[in-house]
Amino acid sequence: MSPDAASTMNVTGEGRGVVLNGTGGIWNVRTSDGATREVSIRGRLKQEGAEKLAVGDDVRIEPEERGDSWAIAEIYPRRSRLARRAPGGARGERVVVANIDQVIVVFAFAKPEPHPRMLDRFLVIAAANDISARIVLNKYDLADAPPPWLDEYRIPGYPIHITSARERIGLEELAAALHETVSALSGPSGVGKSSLINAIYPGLNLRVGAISESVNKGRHTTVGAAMHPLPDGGFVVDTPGLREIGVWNLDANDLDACFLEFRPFIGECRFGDCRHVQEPGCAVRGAVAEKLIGASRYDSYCKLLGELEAGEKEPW
Ligand SMILES: Nc1nc2c(ncn2[C@@H]2O[C@H](COP(=O)(O)OP(=O)(O)OP(=O)(O)O)[C@@H](O)[C@H]2O)c(=O)[nH]1
Ligand SMILES: [Mg+2]
Ligand SMILES: [Zn+2]
Repeated sequence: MSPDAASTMNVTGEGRGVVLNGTGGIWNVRTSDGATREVSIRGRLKQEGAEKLAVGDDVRIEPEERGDSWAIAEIYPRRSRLARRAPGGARGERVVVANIDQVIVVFAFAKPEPHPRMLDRFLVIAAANDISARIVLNKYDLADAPPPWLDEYRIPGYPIHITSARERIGLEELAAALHETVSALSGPSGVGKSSLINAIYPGLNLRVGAISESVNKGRHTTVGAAMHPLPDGGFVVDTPGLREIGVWNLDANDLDACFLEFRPFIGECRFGDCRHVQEPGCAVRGAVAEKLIGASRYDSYCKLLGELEAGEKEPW
């Protein structure tokens, strides 16, 4: 299952391992013997058009001809990937993390306020990449009750965890969900992603940020995704918070299936190419009317559909 299970070191000194993190061209790769090696990357893998290395990648490493340093010689095919649009208006995308089993989408009850529209974007991206998702609402100690919109997410396929890293609420269930899987925590900055991982695995000692109370906005504390082997099996990836998240590289026709609770109704519409907006005989809108699909989730769908359809008209 995990990239680790596939790792083998052979007698010729070549090895296989998992990329844990990297900065400035130096990457840390964990090999099957549990050791972490600092490695560089072979020139041809840096070339234009080559797949860019990402945290979580399963790689082959080789000793350099001179000295005792190692280099990444090959990136094995990815079984999954979580990508975001390349920053700074550049074309293309950047793979944030590869080879994960699930995304844990973390929001906070408060500080910062949760936004269901943004939560939906994270969930759509996970679904579009065929990665299962869990929802975590952290900082329960700051709230009296779950927000009313949370009820719309009580649907099969999205387990919900109510947690407080500070008061140690809900951590056992979250730990059980991480066990023996490869998970990435994602979500806005300051919601407590690193704090949750620290609370469950104090040995990891990740850097946690102080929220600036005046503007009530977290500044980014975690820089760059980092994968951590878990003591009881599996890996967890801490990612830097995202301020905004664009859904792209998705065919507008495929958006409906990325809302898991729409799936039973999609095939029931009168028209096979129904966009579920104003077409007659639409089973999705029927389900919204019957409250089988949440109104706010349906709103998110319409908004994203508009963005994707507009994006298809303009090259980016
Ligand atoms: N009240 C309360 N504060 C929390 C809780 N969890 C984390 N915090 C605080 O929230 C702030 C941000 O926590 P981080 O763990 O750094 O948040 P993050 O999501 O990793 O942020 P980035 O790395 O910037 O993406 C810190 O001041 C934490 O102490 C919680 O359950 N309750
Ligand atoms: Mg962090
Ligand atoms: Zn329809």
